[in-house]
Amino acid sequence: MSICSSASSPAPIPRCSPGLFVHLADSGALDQDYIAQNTSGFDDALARARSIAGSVTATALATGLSEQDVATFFKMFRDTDRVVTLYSQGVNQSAQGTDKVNAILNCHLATGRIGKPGASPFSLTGQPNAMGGREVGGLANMLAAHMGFTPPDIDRVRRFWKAPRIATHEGLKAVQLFEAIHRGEVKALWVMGTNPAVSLPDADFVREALKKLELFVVSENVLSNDTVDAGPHVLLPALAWGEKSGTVTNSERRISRQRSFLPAPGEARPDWWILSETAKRLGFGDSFNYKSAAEIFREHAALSAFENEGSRDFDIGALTSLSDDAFDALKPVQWPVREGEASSERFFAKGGFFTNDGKGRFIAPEVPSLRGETGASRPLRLNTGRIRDQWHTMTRTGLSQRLGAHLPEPFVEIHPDDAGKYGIVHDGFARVTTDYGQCILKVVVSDGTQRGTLFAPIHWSAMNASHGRVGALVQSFTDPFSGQPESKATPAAIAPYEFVFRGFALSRKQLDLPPNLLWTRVTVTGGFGYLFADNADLSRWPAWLESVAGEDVADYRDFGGGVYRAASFAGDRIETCLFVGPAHDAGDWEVVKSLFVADLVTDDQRRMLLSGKSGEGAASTGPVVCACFGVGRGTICETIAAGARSAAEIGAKLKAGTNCGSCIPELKRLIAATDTAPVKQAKVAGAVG
Ligand SMILES: Nc1nc2c(c(=O)[nH]1)N[C@H]1C(S)=C(S)[C@@H](COP(=O)(O)OP(=O)(O)OC[C@H]3O[C@@H](n4cnc5c(=O)[nH]c(N)nc54)[C@H](O)[C@@H]3O)O[C@H]1N2
Ligand SMILES: Nc1nc2c(c(=O)[nH]1)N[C@H]1C(S)=C(S)[C@@H](COP(=O)(O)OP(=O)(O)OC[C@H]3O[C@@H](n4cnc5c(=O)[nH]c(N)nc54)[C@H](O)[C@@H]3O)O[C@H]1N2
Ligand SMILES: [Mo]
Repeated sequence: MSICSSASSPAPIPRCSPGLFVHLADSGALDQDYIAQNTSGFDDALARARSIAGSVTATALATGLSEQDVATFFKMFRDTDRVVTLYSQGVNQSAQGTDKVNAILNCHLATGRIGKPGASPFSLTGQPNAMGGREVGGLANMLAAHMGFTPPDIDRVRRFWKAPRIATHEGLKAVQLFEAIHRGEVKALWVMGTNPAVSLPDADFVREALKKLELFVVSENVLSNDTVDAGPHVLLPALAWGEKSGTVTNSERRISRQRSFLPAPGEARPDWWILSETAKRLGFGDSFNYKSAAEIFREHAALSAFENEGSRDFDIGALTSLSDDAFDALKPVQWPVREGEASSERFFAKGGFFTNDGKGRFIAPEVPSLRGETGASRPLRLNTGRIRDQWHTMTRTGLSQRLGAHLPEPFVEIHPDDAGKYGIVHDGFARVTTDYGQCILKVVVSDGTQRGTLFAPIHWSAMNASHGRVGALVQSFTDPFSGQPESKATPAAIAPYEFVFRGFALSRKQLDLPPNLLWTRVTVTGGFGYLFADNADLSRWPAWLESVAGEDVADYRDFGGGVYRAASFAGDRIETCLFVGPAHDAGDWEVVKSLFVADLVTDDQRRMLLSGKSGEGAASTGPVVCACFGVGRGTICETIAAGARSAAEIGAKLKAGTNCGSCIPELKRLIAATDTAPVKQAKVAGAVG
């Protein structure tokens, strides 16, 4: 594997170095037979690698790692036959993503560590059905069944589908497609199963482009998201996971049936049905007369085997004549499943690459450099990615109160040294600015983020946060081959953003908050929560509350002290409540959330609520760390203080971390933090990536 990393201070330049390849060549670790028999391009690739990173020292300099760490890593890789290199978007999402992937593949080809048990490069495709999408040709640069835009492939698919007007060249990849829409060159767009107004770089530009379309169609599961809110001419109701039937393929090429277990709601239909009906209306009824997912699968299988004879990897010809019942009962199956042959578990251990000459190609990478210049006004690099608790644009995970309990607000993570330098404080707010846009985000100070970089999660959108559309900050330079954007390294600036007031509201229904407010909407048990920060005078709140909750509101006003608290009740339950105060006294969100859930709030509790003191028996356990069992950070820290010293011990006492296990890294960090610092400062940054 090549070393891909960010350099440390003073001027961090994340780089990717092909130094390992050179080291393998110089230390006798090459598999000469494998290289000679099964590959091409070795000499050029090695010469280029040598010119970029010819030594441990050069690699250390380029990556910002210590020479000792680089040397140790090189030795470990060299001495271990069974190496799997797993990589995902840190490598792919880059204007040099294909070079980074090739730098990894070069090391595996050079050592023959490919397609063998325990030894292989392994690209982690992120979407649950990313592989399935490729099999059916779901990218702009491919035809179906892993065929490309070469004349023989085009001709073959044309004949199979009897489609004389088949596309004869690659389409535009996502970023370039929206640039073409913005220029008015593409006039019609059908968006299906993606939310580009949030997830593409320069997301405000994308939202603007959508407004220019002459025909804009969206197939969706939700009535509202940032893309739908850009105003499609047609909004089609699509079935969602659990409602539809078909197949998905995972990263080890295993096709599994996905069976529906919920009835179709309302007028919602499967995506394939919507497409077929549209084709019929356009006059292509004969070719799109599908009755079922099974029928489409049989055709898909037939195309994969059509004139294949071992020339293409994707071949599921043996499934071409599955009956409907056999399709329903299909067990997970790994491709290829060629007609009359046993399925083969591994590719490439003995060569046999699907290139013209059957050889795997070493590719010489370009000199590593990031796109977009940092400088005095944009001194940092903004890295973006995921957190454990949310999925992409939150159209589903955003509905879960459990998942929203851990990290409820959009945030930016910054290294303590940089925080000091730019006057940023933990738990405060900061404005992050790039050449493309601005966000105002909650601050997490953490040494989990490198000096010189910021990290912000991609999940929040205009649906659930006023200033958290991180996609709007991201630059749109792309890799020339894959089209992946440089979304982990946008030049950025950060500055503290002060708010006089903080607060929150809880309500049984969705609220329209007053204007000019920083807010995040969070799903909570029993309704909706809003966390906010404000600089406007407190006097605006009573009238606003009356407009949403009516006149029957109990409140506590100390405008001089900067405090306003109010609640309305329906029967014995809280209907709506509002807490506003200075940052140190804005009310305890966790405690009030627990009262909001209660079916009976006693008179005493009501008084306590508005006086700002915890209701009896409602001590806060802090934000939820273990989402499976709802265990709060406070409870975990108490258990650590009482002596628990491993995630297993915490699990034994509290169950935290014993189900899905994804909070175990955070449990370990909390333990480590108590060993070195007071628990309170162990505010957890983690859960990132
Ligand atoms: N909870 C949750 N899980 C998900 C998803 C989700 O939305 N939520 N999405 C799924 C999908 S579709 C995908 S594609 C995967 C993505 O999975 P990952 O690629 O693991 O996720 P990212 O959060 O994008 O993180 C990329 C990591 O790369 C690091 N990085 C940034 N720049 C570089 C670099 O130059 N070199 C190296 N080596 N590393 C770098 C970042 O700091 C970050 O830790 O996750 C899947 N799983
Ligand atoms: N800055 C930055 N940007 C990124 C990334 C990053 O790391 N940094 N990661 C990128 C990556 S790897 C990914 S995969 C993308 C993800 O980005 P998107 O794919 O845009 O995000 P999702 O939220 O998964 O969008 C899926 C949409 O489809 C709808 N939907 C769900 N199921 C169905 C269905 O069965 N049929 C139909 N018609 N609709 C359905 C959902 O309601 C939702 O609106 O984000 C990318 N953007
Ligand atoms: Mo992804």
